[in-house]
Amino acid sequence: MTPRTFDYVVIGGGTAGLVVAARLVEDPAIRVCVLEAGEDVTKDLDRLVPGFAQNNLSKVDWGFMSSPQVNAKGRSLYLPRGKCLGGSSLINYMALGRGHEAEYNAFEALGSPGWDFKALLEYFRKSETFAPTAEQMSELQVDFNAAAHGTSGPIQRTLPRWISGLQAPFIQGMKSLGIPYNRDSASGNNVGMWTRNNSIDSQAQRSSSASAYYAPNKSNPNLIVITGAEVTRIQFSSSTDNLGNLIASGVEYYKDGQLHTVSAQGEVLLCAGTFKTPQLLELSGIGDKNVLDAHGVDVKLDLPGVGTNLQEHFTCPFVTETDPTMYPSLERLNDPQEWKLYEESKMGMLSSPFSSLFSFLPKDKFMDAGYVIPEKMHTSLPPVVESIKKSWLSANEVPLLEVALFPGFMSSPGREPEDGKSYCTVFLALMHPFSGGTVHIASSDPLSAPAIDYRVLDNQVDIDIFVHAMKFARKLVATESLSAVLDEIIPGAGIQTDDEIENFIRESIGIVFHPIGTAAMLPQDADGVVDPSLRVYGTSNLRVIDASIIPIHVSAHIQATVYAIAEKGSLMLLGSTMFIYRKCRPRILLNANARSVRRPLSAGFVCGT
Ligand SMILES: Cc1cc2nc3c(=O)[nH]c(=O)nc-3n(C[C@H](O)[C@H](O)[C@H](O)COP(=O)(O)OP(=O)(O)OC[C@H]3O[C@@H](n4cnc5c(N)ncnc54)[C@H](O)[C@@H]3O)c2cc1C
Ligand SMILES: *[C@@H]1O[C@H](CO)[C@@H](O)[C@H](O)[C@H]1NC(C)=O
Ligand SMILES: *[C@@H]1O[C@H](CO)[C@@H](O)[C@H](O)[C@H]1NC(C)=O
Ligand SMILES: CC(=O)N[C@H]1CO[C@H](CO)[C@@H](O)[C@@H]1O
Repeated sequence: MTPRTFDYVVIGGGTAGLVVAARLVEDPAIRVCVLEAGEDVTKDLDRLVPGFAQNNLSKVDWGFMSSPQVNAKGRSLYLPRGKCLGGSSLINYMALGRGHEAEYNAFEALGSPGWDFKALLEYFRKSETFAPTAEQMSELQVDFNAAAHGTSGPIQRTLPRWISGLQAPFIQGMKSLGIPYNRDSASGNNVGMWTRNNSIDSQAQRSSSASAYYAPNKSNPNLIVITGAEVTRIQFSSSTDNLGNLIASGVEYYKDGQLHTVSAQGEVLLCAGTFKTPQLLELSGIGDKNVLDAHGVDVKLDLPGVGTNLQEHFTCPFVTETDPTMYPSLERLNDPQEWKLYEESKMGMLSSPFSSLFSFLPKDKFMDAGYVIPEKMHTSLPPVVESIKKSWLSANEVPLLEVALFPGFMSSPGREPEDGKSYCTVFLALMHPFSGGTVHIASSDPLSAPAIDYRVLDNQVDIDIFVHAMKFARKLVATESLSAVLDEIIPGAGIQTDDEIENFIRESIGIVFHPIGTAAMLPQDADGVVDPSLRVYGTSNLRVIDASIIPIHVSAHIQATVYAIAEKGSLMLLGSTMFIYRKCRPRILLNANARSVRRPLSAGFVCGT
């Protein structure tokens, strides 16, 4: 029979949740329960084979949609999120990058000592193994700084095994526009371009939190994972601690149509991701009083920051057509010949699809020197976050735009690729848009989706930057090395003036699947939800460890940052908690933090005294 009482209960066995669980049980005295709404599908070919990442997604996707976006023609944006053991790390596109050091330094500057780039670098390294062979490096003509990478961590970081023939002319084109090659994007300066690396192992299979962190620990009896368990609420003790903080005592969840509970003697760790984490806080009575009142949820803690500060990277399609005989593109992914190549030699586009060249550009690399930032910027971000983003907009250090080579047709509303044709997308994404969105409960029904509003394009600056990005893509495609091989089809020749481009952006803007910030690590009076130890303000033993704590966006695909946060979070848990009377059962936890050092967190047994 499954025990019902644990030291830690982890809500959400996703990217961060499984890191935390695996690290905690490295201490043999700790018992952990993970509650995951989805199932264990780690062995499904669709999840293992990199090129199948988009196949049969509906089986493992929460399938969220945003509310209609008024500045994007009223469209609702599709927001995929992994619903399975491993979470979004099992459905993502496996890019493994890092942002600019100024961005992580901003985490610290925003009120969280110990969260600067230097501190995080240790955890980036701890989470990964990167060991490209000399042969691979010379074949791809790449170079990297070994000191910035890990050599024995769980996530396998590798270089692509398949690269489109368009890579060389693309690099040439970028060079001619003044974009430098960066041999060391992992050490804090990610300006420039380089050959991307992926969370894919040496067998050309996806490396996820499920395969890398959970699988090796699966048989540990101190780690209980319950799948198909959809958490509905966090429970609190009737009494508070001596500082008046709420004490989380357990978690309620649905499984097989029935309500169950588990209790936590130590802490409850919320790892449900940027959309579900704020929803679960609100369902449990923690959030903006007005939001909770409107849905008849009892207010346990009025914390107005919950569900605010939603940030994302936005993208717009820029698609070209190319010669299919010279440059086959991802439209061929389901071709039996590709499968043969993959099965026999772990090569071909199934082994490492998607983009192969990344670049991240600060303002002066793609915007007119004469661009004047509008004096009045209407933005919806917390003022402290907005003011840092403004400083990045006027400086020329932090990248504002990602430009990547995507060897295929990037979906675009109302447009479809045609059979037998080959495509290349110049992938464009805004790294620091100024729209700040919200995620709130839409009802008190825990099994329904939250309301997600990105407030996309609610300010002129984001439109201006996008217009510059489109023009940069056109310049790139017009360079000597690319003009002969790429023909622009989207937006296409009919869209020329700034107004036409703006209209196209509103019609076609989408997200890069990098939502963050809805339980932000910020001071409480600046819309913060968690403190620098990731503890929810006003609680004694409830922490959030996932992408929702990121206070300000980074110019990178964010899974590596999530792994680093989870590694750091785990170590903070192990460091702040000491077990006493190890031989006694049940054990009790003492919290080593000054504010509650004198009393056990749970009403446990004190034995041996
Ligand atoms: C399609 C797609 C492509 C992406 N591509 C890339 C990429 O190439 N590179 C990159 O760096 N990043 C990429 N990302 C983003 C990256 O994968 C995520 O940012 C990251 O994995 C988020 O981690 P997380 O731990 O915050 O959340 P998740 O990994 O989503 O984990 C949350 C977990 O909680 C579970 N859960 C939620 N609610 C409940 C509940 N009520 N009860 C029980 N369990 C619950 C979920 O099922 C899930 O397992 C992509 C994302 C998507 C969706
Ligand atoms: C998964 O997707 C592939 C390709 O679209 C399809 O051939 C296969 O039947 C699907 N598998 C399942 C289980 O739906
Ligand atoms: C990935 O590999 C390249 C080599 O192309 C290297 O320069 C880069 O720093 C690596 N790391 C990241 C985070 O992209
Ligand atoms: C027993 C075992 O295999 N433990 C593994 C648990 O997972 C970690 C990664 O977090 C591995 O390092 C351990 O080896």
